Amino acid sequence: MKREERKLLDGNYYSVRMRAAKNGAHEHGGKHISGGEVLSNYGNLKYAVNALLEKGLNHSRGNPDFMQIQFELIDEPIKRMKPLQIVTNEVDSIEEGQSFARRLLEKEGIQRASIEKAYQFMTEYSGIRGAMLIDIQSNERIDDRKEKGVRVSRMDWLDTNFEKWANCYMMPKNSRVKEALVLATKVNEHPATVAELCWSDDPEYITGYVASKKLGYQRITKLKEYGDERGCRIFFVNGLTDLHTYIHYLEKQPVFVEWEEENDTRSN
Ligand code: WAQ
Ligand code: MG
Repeated sequence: MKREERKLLDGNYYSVRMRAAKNGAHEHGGKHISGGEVLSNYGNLKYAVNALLEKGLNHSRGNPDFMQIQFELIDEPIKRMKPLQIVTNEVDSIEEGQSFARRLLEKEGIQRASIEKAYQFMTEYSGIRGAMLIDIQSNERIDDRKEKGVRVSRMDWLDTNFEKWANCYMMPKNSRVKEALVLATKVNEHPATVAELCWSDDPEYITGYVASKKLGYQRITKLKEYGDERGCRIFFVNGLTDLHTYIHYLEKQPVFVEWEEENDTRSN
């Protein structure tokens, strides 16, 4: 079938991506402001592009002077996944939040030395726009993306299904929680991912999370100070046979998160 014909059919999805920076493009040393990745069918492309445009234009990290938005047809089947179980842990202070995050990581068998190393890398690369990959055997950062990091892409969650989920779990229907849970679900689905540690680089958002297959998506309500623009996204990996294949999965495997009410085994 020709592309022209195919794009008219429902079921063809496009990966739409945005990145915005200030004081020049990322590759010219600009400050990362915002990024975003969604899936859209042909008919909704203008809304998808517009939503990403708005995300980048109105950002607490500043007004960008560089933005790139692109879309491309996805030529392979989209994998469906159930969202990780969500748990919210209320904490009173950053110290409590941070030590709780470390405890969760240790529960996953990650050694203290690995965690310390992660915090070191984090201060070294605080303006990064992607994630850092840390091997829990060698305690080394294993991706070769330096100040860029690895950006997970080609994933989404259809709004109607997400809203049903949000109602059930009494979660705010904002795209931040949706995007983070989508990313965490995709990343932690891979057998080589042991756990993920994340908090936002947006100065006004201080809730973050630790996620893993066993623990689910563990939100922690205070992981940094208001006003702090240093974010964090670290994937702890183990037993990785092929780094290239793993990064390809993160960047290229199309994924839809889909929640099924009937089969949900939630216990809280
Ligand atoms: N792939 C890899 N890394 C990413 C991606 C991506 N698609 N998107 C963001 N990052 C990295 C990047 O280094 C950012 O600086 C950092 O993560 C934080 O990104 O209440 O909003 O989009 O349950 O600012 C989590 C809690 C919010 C949500 C996380 O992250 C909740 C958040 P942000
Ligand atoms: Mg951000």
